[in-house]
Amino acid sequence: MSLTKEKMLEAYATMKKIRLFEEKVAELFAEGKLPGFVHLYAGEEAIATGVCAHLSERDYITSTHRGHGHCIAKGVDINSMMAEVYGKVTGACKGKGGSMHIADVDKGMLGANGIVGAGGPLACGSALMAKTLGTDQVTVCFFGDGAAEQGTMHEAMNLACCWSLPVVFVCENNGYAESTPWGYHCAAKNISDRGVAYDMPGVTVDGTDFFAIYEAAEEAIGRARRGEGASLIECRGFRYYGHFEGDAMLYVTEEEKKRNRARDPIENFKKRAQERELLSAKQIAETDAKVAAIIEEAVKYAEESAWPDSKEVFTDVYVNYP
Ligand SMILES: Cc1ncc(C[n+]2csc(CCOP(=O)(O)OP(=O)(O)O)c2C)c(N)n1
Ligand SMILES: [Mg+2]
Repeated sequence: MSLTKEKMLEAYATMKKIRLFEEKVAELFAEGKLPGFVHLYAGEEAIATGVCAHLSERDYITSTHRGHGHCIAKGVDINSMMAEVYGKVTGACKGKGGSMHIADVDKGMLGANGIVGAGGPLACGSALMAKTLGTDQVTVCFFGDGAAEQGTMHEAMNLACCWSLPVVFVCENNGYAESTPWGYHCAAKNISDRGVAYDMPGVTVDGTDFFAIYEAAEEAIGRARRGEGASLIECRGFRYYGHFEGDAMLYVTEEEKKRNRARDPIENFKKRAQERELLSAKQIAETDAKVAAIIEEAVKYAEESAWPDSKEVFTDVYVNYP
């Protein structure tokens, strides 16, 4: 494994940024400050962080409606993310996308996406571009357990394997599609077993274990970069918040919530990193303070930013009317 102490610290900071960003967004949403829906990623931090640790700005990711964690792990500016969630003109998409459509193509973040299962075909597109141009850029496609049952995902996996495209499919199996439990909507025992159908490697890992995810992603991304084709990684975890903010989560028992809390990805990362003397308590405390300041600054930036001018309503959109 290629984990250095620097990478560990970076990974910790990224996971913490995701957690605090989401906690702040939940708070702001409850105060009625944010227009539109938000779907929070807290609990799944180890997945985006463990995977994106192997990517550079030149690589691409496609995302989901639950995209804040993917954006942060791929290096999208936190101020521009917060401003986008507020709908302000300084947002990553000038305030027109909101939480569910944050994109930053310069950072290789091809967009959060309100259409479940839409990231698969997009990932094939950017991977085909890289293959055609002969670059070593890799595309990672994040998708949920619900999205795994969409035809688009099966078509994308088949296409990626037929054309040996540099794609890594990362299924974030958080156990639910909205309120439908995974066991109810999926006939397979493991989503990763579907790799067999397309002749690509598939593995299931603990979606709360940064180290397991980092290792599986290192192998799959290396394979894609060497031109050896696509892979599938299924990460089993949970989300702390409801499907969207406002969802009372009545379909998850208190017992299950308690079990989840005991598997907290950030707490487990801290414990293991300290046991192996790869991170000190001092580094952790310093990082926590730094990250908290970054999030506070992002809120200030968003609140002080202007709303988009009404004249902008027809710019950067596909349809000009009239
Ligand atoms: C094509 C499509 N069908 C249905 C929906 C409504 N919808 C939004 S999120 C969601 C569940 C997605 O579950 P999953 O893929 O497991 O992602 P998670 O929310 O658990 O991260 C559904 C059905 C949609 N947005 N797009
Ligand atoms: Mg899900």
